[in-house]
Amino acid sequence: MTRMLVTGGAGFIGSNFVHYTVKHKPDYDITVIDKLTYAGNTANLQPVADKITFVEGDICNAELMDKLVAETDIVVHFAAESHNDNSLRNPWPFVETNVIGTYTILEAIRKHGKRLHHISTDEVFGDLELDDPNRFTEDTPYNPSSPYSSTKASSDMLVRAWIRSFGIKATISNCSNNYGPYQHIEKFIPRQITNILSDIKPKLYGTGEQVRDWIHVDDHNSAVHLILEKGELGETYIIGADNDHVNNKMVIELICELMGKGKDWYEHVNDRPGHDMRYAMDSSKLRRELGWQPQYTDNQTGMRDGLMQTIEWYREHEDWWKAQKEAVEAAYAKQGQ
Ligand code: NAD
Ligand code: TDX
Repeated sequence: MTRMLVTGGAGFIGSNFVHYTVKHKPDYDITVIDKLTYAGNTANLQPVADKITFVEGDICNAELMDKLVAETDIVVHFAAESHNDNSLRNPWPFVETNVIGTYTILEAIRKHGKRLHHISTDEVFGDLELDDPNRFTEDTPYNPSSPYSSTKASSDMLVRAWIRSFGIKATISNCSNNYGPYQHIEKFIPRQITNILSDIKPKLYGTGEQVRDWIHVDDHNSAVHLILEKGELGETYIIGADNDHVNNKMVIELICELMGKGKDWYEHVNDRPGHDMRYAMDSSKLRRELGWQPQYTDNQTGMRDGLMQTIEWYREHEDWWKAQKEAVEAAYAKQGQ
């Protein structure tokens, strides 16, 4: 058995990663470390609770991280403050967890000589104009826009420096926008699905012409496993499913349609300050060198099947999200969103 420490494993992508690993990669002995912030939920791990070890704790706690890293073979580092809108309200938790937390893990990795895979995002590259034919590659210079993306960029830079200066065994992946089960309802897609399920109109920021390169969370996680198995140490891999032609308006209209509402049963609300226009990922290195392929690639938006599955999940798991709905919407309403 290979021992694997998953940070942030009670959050959206981390918990899906743990489910995926238990199902498809039974040779891993998994420990999850998670602080259980507002975004972490032990219910996300309930279906696999008897197959993993769960530790409630903070990745900024150097003593705890030293102990946990010493006891594992691989660390897969998902833990982060992850929501742009929250980073505009209060940036400090982002600096603390994303920067200091990653530093703390890196120091433990360096001391114990263990393998690290660092999970990052397309947002570190900034944004593209709508008519820019380019996509982000592993060589695109960093140009983050928000407190969230700047702290993720900082964490990537720390990992790169620890690879070069100390020779730690690490890989990095930068993935585009994920969607799927267990995503917090503050985020775009689950917010709109749970709005419709609550008889509230979906809320589109500004004109909705912004483009996100959507990928199903299972496709992200299959790529992470491939990088763990075949990735070259020291390398960065871009993960994306080629959905960079789908704008927010198209996504909201598709959700309305799939949920039996009129295509225009939504309203425009205040835009996000500093709103990134377009993300587009060139994942050809991952596909060429490691043979990765996304599974959710159907029809013109690439999202219909994945969205149907996600809508069904929220429909069937009202007990998972219902209690938070009022508070999430009240926080948005304060900002006219
Ligand atoms: P999330 O907010 O759903 O989950 C984050 C998890 O980290 C939560 O369980 C939270 O409790 C935990 N956490 C936060 N601070 C912690 C701390 N100090 N110590 C221990 N645990 C802590 O986030 P997500 O959407 O699942 O994102 C996971 C990772 O993937 C992040 O690093 C994010 O930057 C990256 N990413 C996300 C997306 C996306 O679309 N959601 C896309 C690309 C990359
Ligand atoms: O109600 C909404 N209406 C709306 O139009 C919300 C919540 C969002 N939006 C827009 C803003 C963005 O253009 O939808 C798009 C997606 O918004 P988010 O779900 O907040 O995602 P984004 O800001 O793009 O960041 C996500 O992808 C990259 C994740 O939250 C990050 O963790 C990841 O790094």
